[in-house]
Amino acid sequence: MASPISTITPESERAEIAGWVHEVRDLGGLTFCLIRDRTGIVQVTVNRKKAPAPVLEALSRLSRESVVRIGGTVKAIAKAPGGREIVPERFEILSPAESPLPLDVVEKVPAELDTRLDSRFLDLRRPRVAAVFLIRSAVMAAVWEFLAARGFVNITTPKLVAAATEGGTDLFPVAYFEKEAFLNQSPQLYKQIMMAAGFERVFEIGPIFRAEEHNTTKHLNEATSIDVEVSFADDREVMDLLEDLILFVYERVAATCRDPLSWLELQLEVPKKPFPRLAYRDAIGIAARRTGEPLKFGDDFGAVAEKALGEEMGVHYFIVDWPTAIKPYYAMPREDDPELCRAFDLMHPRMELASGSQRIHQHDLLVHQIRSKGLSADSFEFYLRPFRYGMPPHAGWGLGADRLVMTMLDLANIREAVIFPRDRHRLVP
Ligand code: AMO
Repeated sequence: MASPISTITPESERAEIAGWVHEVRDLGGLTFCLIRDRTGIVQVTVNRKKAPAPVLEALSRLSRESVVRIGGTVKAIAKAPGGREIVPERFEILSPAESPLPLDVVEKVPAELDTRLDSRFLDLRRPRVAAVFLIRSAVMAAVWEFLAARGFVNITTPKLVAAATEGGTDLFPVAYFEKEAFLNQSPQLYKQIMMAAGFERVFEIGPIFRAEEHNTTKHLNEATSIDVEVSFADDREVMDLLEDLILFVYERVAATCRDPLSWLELQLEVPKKPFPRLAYRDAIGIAARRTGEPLKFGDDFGAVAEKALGEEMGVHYFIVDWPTAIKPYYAMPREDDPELCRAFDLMHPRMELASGSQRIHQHDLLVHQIRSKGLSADSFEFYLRPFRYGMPPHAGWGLGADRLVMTMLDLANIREAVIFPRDRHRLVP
């Protein structure tokens, strides 16, 4: 087994390494190869007068980004990366790379995002790009740890479904034998059914599919959602939970991802509690004033209004007390003012990160709300049935994992937070 490159010190005597050819430079009788693995870079120096013939033969065929295995002695040398170099006795090409490369791994000026995504495997060899996914992995581990510690049970719900969850327009139809089926837009209905099953606290981290027509920098057609549902909780309690989760994840990343954060040249600022809670009515007022748009009660926030609000707030914040008319049928109307409901959005100054609500748990009210949205209660029968046999009051939210990573790392485009993003024009790789 090869040793990780970062473990080789100027004091090491011998080293066996395996990795990619990062750079090759010829200087007089010396050839300097930089070899890279996921832990670092080491210089391999070949003296063409002294090196064994098989080493010289391998060197003559060497191209950048080929995979090699090298064994030799280690020498301390001040000018080399890490203050050491390897003088090879064995130099084996395990897998040659064709030239020219479709994407330059050491390129100082970054390529266009589309070019990078086309050759994602090469793009990901760059520490700046890999850093995003090392941090994303830490984010997901932190989410899991946070929820598991609070007694949440992880569930997996079907992605092939018979009916729309969030509304009918942005559905992907699927050829499913002789039936009509769709890719699920959200685990919403299933996580609610799990409340009737008595699980009380569930979470799912999984794909959600949205047939968004438009290509924007914050929408994907396949996104990852972190979903929770909690019994005997109201909207305020699950907002507190969401706030605590965001803080925990930021703190974890700040503490455990120093190297990847430094590759991104990022100083991570942990958000502060409590996040301001802005009533929808006030939010509309602020957005109207800042944009000059004639926004009124019942309108949704477009991209311009959302940006203006974010500029005003400057930190993570919640929008609460939404009009019942523009939130999904499952949001609980307020008893004192049924025009408003117990729904909320969590906003980052750049965009929406999550939405959630206290849910309607009364069967008849739910049927009424479904009908009042112009939907047919018949297609929701599997969802409605559990509400007739003991459904506890409950609340929950869905948090966009890709947007969480995008905003945390200040990425310009959501596609940069996803290894293989799916949008209207991209179905490969
Ligand atoms: P919503 O539709 O607001 O709510 O989705 C929840 C969160 O998921 C993310 N998201 C997306 N991210 C990237 N591209 C998309 N096309 C996309 N669509 C959604 C956002 C969003 O805030 N069932 C409710 C949640 C709940 O009430 O529990 C729901 O799906 O960050």
